[in-house]
Amino acid sequence: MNEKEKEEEEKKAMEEALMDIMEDINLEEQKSEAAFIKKLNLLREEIKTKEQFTTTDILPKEPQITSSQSVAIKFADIDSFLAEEKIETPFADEFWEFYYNNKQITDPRKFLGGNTVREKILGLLGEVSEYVLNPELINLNHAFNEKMQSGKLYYVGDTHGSIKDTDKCIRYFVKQIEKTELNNEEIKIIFLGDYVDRNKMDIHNLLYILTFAMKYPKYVRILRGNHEEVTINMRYGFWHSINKYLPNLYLFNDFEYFFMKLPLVHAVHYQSETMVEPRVIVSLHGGIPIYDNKFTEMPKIPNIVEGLDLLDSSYSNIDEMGDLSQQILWNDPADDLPPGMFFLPSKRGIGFNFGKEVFDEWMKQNKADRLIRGHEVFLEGFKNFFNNRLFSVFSSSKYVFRRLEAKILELDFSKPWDKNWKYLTIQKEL
Ligand SMILES: [Mn+2]
Repeated sequence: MNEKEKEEEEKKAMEEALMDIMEDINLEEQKSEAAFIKKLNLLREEIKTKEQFTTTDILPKEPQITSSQSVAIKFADIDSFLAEEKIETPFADEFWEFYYNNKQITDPRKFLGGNTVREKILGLLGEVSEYVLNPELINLNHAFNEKMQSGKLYYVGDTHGSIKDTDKCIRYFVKQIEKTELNNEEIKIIFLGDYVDRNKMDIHNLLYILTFAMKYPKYVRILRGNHEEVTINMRYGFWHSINKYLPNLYLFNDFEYFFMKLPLVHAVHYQSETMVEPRVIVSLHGGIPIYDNKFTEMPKIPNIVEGLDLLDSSYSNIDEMGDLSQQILWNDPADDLPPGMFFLPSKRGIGFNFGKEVFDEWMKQNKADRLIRGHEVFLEGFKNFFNNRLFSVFSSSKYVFRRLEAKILELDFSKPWDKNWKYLTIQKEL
């Protein structure tokens, strides 16, 4: 290594160290409740003013849902939708070149587009909204219902800006998709939310996942997590990332507005030729929603697989969402509830911990066989609950100060039902 290269190397290391220090300072700042509340109030005021949303032309606002009647189950026929549409995605193509082909996944200051970075990002959000989040494909913007006869499903849990894990997953999925297309098989890849916060690469991580979804809209589904929400983003890093790496571009509100459009639930109705009844695999970010009641009694249970207009998540702010939508984003399973308790308030401060009896009843009423969710950190990257009917997966191997064995979940319908699930360690097996 010559003198000049050495200098460059040292300069780079110095900058990196500096950025880490900056990040710690920001974390300290974030701990200050008063500062946070002040910022939050400012933002709330801002959001009340319609003019602050600068992309209303790109992302037209859907009318609010007022009905509380159950709707008939609607299946998304994505193949025929995409076949009819002439898809032109210049922005997604450029982002794909940037992240996938040129591997720009280490420097949070590097964004596609230079002077036109704002235009590029808004363009990508617009493209994803038009095709991947098309309201014709998603019931009232809340859920997908899809049929499958064979093939494989992959579930990715919280990535939280851990773009090295996301990159491994996406490269693996591209290979699987290519194989699938050769053999004429089915494949679906579902991202369970929590793309941003807690990591300086969080904006990039989100943009990379959206680009992947846009490049392969037939196969990729993206759901909303509790971190695709304004108050959490103010507090846990995304707001800081935007201010630090994309300053003075006023993109925060545009991202938050985009998050409002992400669906909450994905359901696969799997039925091979020999099966009499379909098996339903539901996925969502946090947990099953219930109607609040005494903790010592079985709560009333909503059918969200068929009655999707019970949900109303079309808000940037969690406080404005309906209870059921909030719970989908925040609830957790618990296999250690005290005897006699059906569910309890969560120590997270929002949502509930639900036990096996509530879960079993919920699955019965929703005619579901399995639930796949993310939201919780486990050192092994996963935990199965309730006789292997609830699968919890976590897909970020670097999470705050922890290192863990991040996983993805694979369901392979060519195998017997009880043995068709398998977790893959992202950094070892992909
Ligand atoms: Mn979460």
